[in-house]
Amino acid sequence: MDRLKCTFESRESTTVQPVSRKLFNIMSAKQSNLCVAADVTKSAELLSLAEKVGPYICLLKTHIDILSDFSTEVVEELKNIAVKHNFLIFEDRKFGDIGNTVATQYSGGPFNIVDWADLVTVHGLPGDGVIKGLGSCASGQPRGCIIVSQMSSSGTLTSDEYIKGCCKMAEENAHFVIGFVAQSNISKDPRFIVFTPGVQSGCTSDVLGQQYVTPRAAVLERGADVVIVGRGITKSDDPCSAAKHYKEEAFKAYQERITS
Ligand code: 6AU
Repeated sequence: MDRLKCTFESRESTTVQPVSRKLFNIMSAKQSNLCVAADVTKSAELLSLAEKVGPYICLLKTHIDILSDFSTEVVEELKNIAVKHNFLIFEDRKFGDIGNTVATQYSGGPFNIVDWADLVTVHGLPGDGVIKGLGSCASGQPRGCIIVSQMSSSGTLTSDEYIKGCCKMAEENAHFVIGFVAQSNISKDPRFIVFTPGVQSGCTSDVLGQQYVTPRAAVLERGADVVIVGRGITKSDDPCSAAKHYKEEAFKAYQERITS
């Protein structure tokens, strides 16, 4: 079974990981493989964006530490919006330390991420202690992580050897790892979901090294399952219509991929 050729629906049964199963289910039900990167700095903006794009997304990605007015209420509200519109919450924390440290960062501090984020990102650099550390905090709640295996930024150090190491780490920790952040088809395994950032139509880069491809190229040429779109939606005059547009483009490309 090749990941690129299977429906999201059929991939649900290839895994017992609870967050992957839920995400495959949402992607099939909503016909959406769009994740919005909600990189905004005010709680009200985050909640308003989540309400606007909620109907079109399978996932909302946060960088919770960029909120200048974080409170526990904002994550409570966000959880309610996620239930209302049937999407999952993904905190892009990029944990990258020893297991003991990431465990305390995940389940403590001001953000208590384990309490509200279905998914988080980790770097593979420390070795799989980072995954085991996070896994030790889940205490029966459905939680998972995504390994940032290949980056979208120019000059990234994510070599082929590094990517292979991340894939091995995922295979050995598949009870907690649901997939990869990547820019290419790094795994054929239908259990694992490939999330691709650096997606925007009509723009190829920003001034700080970000590199973009279109949603169609991400899905058809690079093997993305889920496209992650930030400023292409958040900076648009009408984030609601932009989200609808990206959702339709990305899902159409995925349907073409599985049937071609
Ligand atoms: O569409 P943008 O450029 O406004 O936002 C892209 C989002 C940002 C980045 O932190 C994130 O995607 N990202 C990641 C992730 C998701 O881990 C990895 C990467 O290689 N490139 C990247 O842009 O929130």
